[in-house]
Amino acid sequence: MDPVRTSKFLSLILRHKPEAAGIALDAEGWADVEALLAGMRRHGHPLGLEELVEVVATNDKRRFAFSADRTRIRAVQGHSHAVELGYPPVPPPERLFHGTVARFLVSIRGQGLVPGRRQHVHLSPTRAVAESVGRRRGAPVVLTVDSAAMAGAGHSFYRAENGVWLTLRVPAAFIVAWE
Ligand code: HQG
Repeated sequence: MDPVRTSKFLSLILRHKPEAAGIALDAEGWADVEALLAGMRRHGHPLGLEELVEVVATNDKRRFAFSADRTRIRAVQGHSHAVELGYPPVPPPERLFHGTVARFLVSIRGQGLVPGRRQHVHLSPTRAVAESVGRRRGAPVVLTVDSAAMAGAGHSFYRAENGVWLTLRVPAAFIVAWE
């Protein structure tokens, strides 16, 4: 088993396209573990339960989580389909960060940060993490978000189990540094 390939396939199924393994997710994004493993086997990606447990435990960004009884699994964030993750709104830290690249800045200045094909805008707790997110696309640009002011203006924030912060959008007025 190649853990990176497995993580990518799991991300595809659990965030975007469960039909790629011939399964369905429930409204909260959960897949039945046995159905997932059977579906992966049928679609040319055989994986044992122990290997799945290992991928969930060692995944670099802790992208997946089991239910308490280990019968279900889901992605903790990053979905493109509508999903009710059930994270309670929590007060954010004063500042959060968003990693992006220069070619998006004109559009971001106009529209603010929008979720695009995902359900939420993803924000990072530190500048360093935001840099690594931006670097996926080129030379990173880190935007500083005045999350305290956003919360004061009524925007809700959620924190995924892996520390990624989620919000529906970030109006440009709350981006206080562009570097
Ligand atoms: C940009 C990874 C133009 C935004 C990471 C980003 C993260 C705009 C891209 C997670 C825009 C969306 C999410 C606007 C935002 N105009 N571009 N108005 N608003 N953008 O991948 O935040 O490895 O959907 O800056 O670590 O890059 O998948 O979001 O560049 O946590 O687990 O549109 O994905 O985690 O890209 O990354 P994405 P993201 P995983």
